[in-house]
Parts: sequence; C-alpha cells; structure tokens
Amino acid sequence: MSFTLRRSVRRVALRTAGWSAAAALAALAAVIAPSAHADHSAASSASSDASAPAAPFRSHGAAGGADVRTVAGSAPMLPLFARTTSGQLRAYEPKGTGGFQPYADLGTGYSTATALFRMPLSGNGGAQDLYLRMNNALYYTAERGTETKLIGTGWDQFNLLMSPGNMGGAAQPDVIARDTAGALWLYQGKTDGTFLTRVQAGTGWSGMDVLAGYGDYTGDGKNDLLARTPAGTLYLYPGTGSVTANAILGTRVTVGTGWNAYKTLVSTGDNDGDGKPDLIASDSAGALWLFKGTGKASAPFAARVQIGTSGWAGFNAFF
Ligand SMILES: [Ca+2]
Ligand SMILES: [Ca+2]
Repeated sequence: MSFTLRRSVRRVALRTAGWSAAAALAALAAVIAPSAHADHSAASSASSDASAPAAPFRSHGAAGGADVRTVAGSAPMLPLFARTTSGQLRAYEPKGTGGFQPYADLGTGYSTATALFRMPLSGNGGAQDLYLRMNNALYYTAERGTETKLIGTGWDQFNLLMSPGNMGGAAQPDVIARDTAGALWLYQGKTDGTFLTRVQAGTGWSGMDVLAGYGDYTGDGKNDLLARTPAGTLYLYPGTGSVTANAILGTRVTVGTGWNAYKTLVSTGDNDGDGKPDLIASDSAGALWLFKGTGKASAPFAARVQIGTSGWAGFNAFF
C-alpha cells in the first residue's frame, strides 16, 4: 500500500479542527474515572508543558507547509502518538524523511487509560482509530466517526497490548496481547473496530518487557514482531503470514543487546520514507532515535540516527 504525505497533512488539519475521539474519550474518562477531572484543569496549561519536546520542533503553522510527495514501498508511514504525564494525547506526523513534525493536540483526559494503541481501520484503512483500556474494559473510537464503543471487558488480563499491523488473514491490522500467564494472543481486527475470535500466538512470553514493530522487517512481505527482555536483548520474531494457533511467529532472531538503554521502543511503520519499517526509541535523557529498517533478518536495523533532542522522556506512552 502506498501512503501519501498529502493524506497525512490533511489528517493534521482534521485533528487540529477537533478530533471526535478526543472529545468522546475525554467525556468517557470523566464519567468512568472521577480522577480524570484533574487532568482537564491541568490541560489548560498543556501548551507550556515543561515536558514538551524542544527544538527542532517548529510551530504548528509549519505543518501544512511540508513537502507533499508519495512515499514508495509497502510500509505505511504513521504518526507517532504520545501521552504526556498530564494525560494529553498528541499526534506527531512524520516529516517524511525521518523525524516528526510539530504535534497536533488530540485532547486531554487520557491519564486513566491503562493501555492505548491505534489501528488504521476506518476510512478504508486511512484513518488512525484509537483503542483505550480503562479498568478491564476496552473502548474503540474511529478517527472519522463520532462513536466510542465498548469492545469488551476482561482486557485487564493483559499486561502488554499493541498492534503490529496485519499479521495475516484479512486485510485489517491486528492486535497482539500478552496475558499475565505469559501467553501471547492475536486479535484480528475488523473494519468496525471489533475483533475475530482470538488465536494463541505462543506461550512463555513473560520474560519480555516491550513488544514493538509495525511492518515487515525481514523483506519477505510478512509483518514481524519485535520483543525486548529487561536485560536488553532485542529479538525479532518473523511473521509467517499464518493466523493458525501457535504458527503465527517463526523462530526468533537476536537483533542485539543493550536495548535496555532505551525507555521506550515503538514503531510507526516507515518513518524515513524508504518504504521499509523502522524502529523508534526514546532514552531516559529525553532524546529520540530512529533505527532505520534494512529489510534483512540478519541485521534488521541500521545504526541509529537522532531525530529528537530533548523532552521525549516526558511521555508515559508511545504508540
Ligand atoms: Ca517479515
Ligand atoms: Ca524506513
């Protein structure tokens, strides 16, 4: 699938004008969790948030003036979503050549969410739809819609939740969830935000503290999964393209060690515009780093490139 920055820029305009999910979920948060009210009062000063990333970020006005071009290749180029400690949700659209534009404010009241992830489902897969867990319930809001709906309860059985894109089956992206017993599950997304019956992707995943990845890192056309241990070893689990139980991921490959130097690992697909999905890391000093994907399983990432200088440690969620 090709992806254009024109579409990306248009989304920024939509969000700036008022993203329906933000209002809906902020209202939801206020209803479900009384503590969310505190976030609303704090949010009025969000624009001067001390944790805001500093230079090289520009003013909002520059976002619409970015170059518009078609990005070749199969990996989508997605915005980075970030949550501040005060519960504000931000969307950083990619520049197209590596790094991000100034953020668009998606609203406040998100601090009570215990998990956040997004999937491009609505708008024929062109929108960024938001999933949010509060207590044991998972909610979904389409970017291009007004409805926030309950997907289901019991989602507090998971301690890691993320979307690696489409791992197989239908064309829609999927969710990977790790439960408290260490089992890994695949939930295949549907266009209405709900999921097909889950399929087990594996067991023994308790030893991982991060799941990441969004795209094909091995060059075989099938999306893969990245996982890190607390000791800092990063593994690549090649996707098989199958959604058969316990046959979704192939034999893992060690990417390297020392990855515990990073506070967060996240993928937004292809960030630099070469068509290959990349990996983004924030460190505890607040810098943001881009590991460009090579498309080769033997050495999936090039040496890091700095794409943010400070302030990036001031978020408590990236997705
Ligand atoms: Ca692959
Ligand atoms: Ca890339």
